[in-house]
Amino acid sequence: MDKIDMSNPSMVSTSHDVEESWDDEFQQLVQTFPKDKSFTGMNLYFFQGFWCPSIVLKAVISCQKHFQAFDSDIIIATLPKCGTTWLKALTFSTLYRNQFARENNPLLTYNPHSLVRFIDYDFYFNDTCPDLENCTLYQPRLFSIHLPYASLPTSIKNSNCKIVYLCRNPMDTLISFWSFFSRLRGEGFEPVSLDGAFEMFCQGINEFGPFFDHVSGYWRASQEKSSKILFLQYEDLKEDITSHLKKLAMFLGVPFTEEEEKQGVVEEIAKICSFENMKDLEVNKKGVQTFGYPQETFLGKIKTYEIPREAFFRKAKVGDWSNYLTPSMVVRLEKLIQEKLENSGLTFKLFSKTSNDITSTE
Ligand code: PAP
Repeated sequence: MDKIDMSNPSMVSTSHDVEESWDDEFQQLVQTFPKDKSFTGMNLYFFQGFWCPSIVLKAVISCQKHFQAFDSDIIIATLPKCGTTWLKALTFSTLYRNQFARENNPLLTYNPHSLVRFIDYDFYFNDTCPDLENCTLYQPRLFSIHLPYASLPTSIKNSNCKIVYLCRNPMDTLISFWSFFSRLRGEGFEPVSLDGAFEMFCQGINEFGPFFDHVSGYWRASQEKSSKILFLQYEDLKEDITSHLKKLAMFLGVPFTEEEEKQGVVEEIAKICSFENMKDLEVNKKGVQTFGYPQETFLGKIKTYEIPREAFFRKAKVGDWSNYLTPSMVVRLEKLIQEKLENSGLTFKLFSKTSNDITSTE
């Protein structure tokens, strides 16, 4: 396996370079937004009620102005580290299953982030108004986005396009995020403090956070418009992927036929997209994933940024937080969960019932 140099905190330097590339008008606009620094080193701007990473702020504003959803579009919405990579793989394989041969699923040779691009982090990253008419490999168009529901481009909210939202319990989300950046930071750099990351997370200052506002926004919208928004939870998918794949296919308007079920197509998709399979694929063990879709019409200073592909696959366990969080951290987060989700009807599973994950008795 190729050795990947994880020692370059590229997202941090990119953040700085991106801000330097902002023109005067944009600098002036941004000056009016409250600013803080994520534990990752990335500048965050408080904008429309959420903390937007500086690296993507301009792209967010552009896509809000210009993105035109089609009624047939499918949008995957997530907070970072809630299972985006997995949901991209599952949705891609389900939606397009009749457009490629079963033995030739593109997931075997491409990372899910290459197959399902971000509206904000890819298409609008370098171009204020990209041509997205035929920008996806197959039809209908399938995109992903990290924005909170309230800040989605209006055409996504007002058209008949469908949104699949995936969330994850806050404890595992935080540990996944913290581990991801600790790993990217690499040896020889000051370790990223979990105390600091925890504190900021609890205060709601994290990429696209506050966490609870993001989740609650999509939860409420999914309750009001169940045919438009499918609300999924990482822990439920881990517990029973087959029934959730069927639910996903039904929601996308491409239910599995009886014949397909008999042939084991559902289980086949679940297996291809499983953590165990994906992390061992050559394409995911080496190289870097490039975000910020390179465009000929590149306007700013930064073209793309890169993340080692293997960093997207860590442990994929429910309850891994119990190996890191102190008892007092757990109490504080449990209180926050209770306070923030009270009377919402939404609950999180902090442990798993299946033996592959961490159960509360371990
Ligand atoms: P991103 O925001 O950087 O795209 P995202 O894919 O949302 O990350 O989340 C990464 C988490 O999903 C990792 O969790 P962990 O840190 O707790 O291990 C990663 O291991 C997990 N993951 C990646 N692929 C899969 C998969 N196929 N099935 C289940 N979990 C997965």
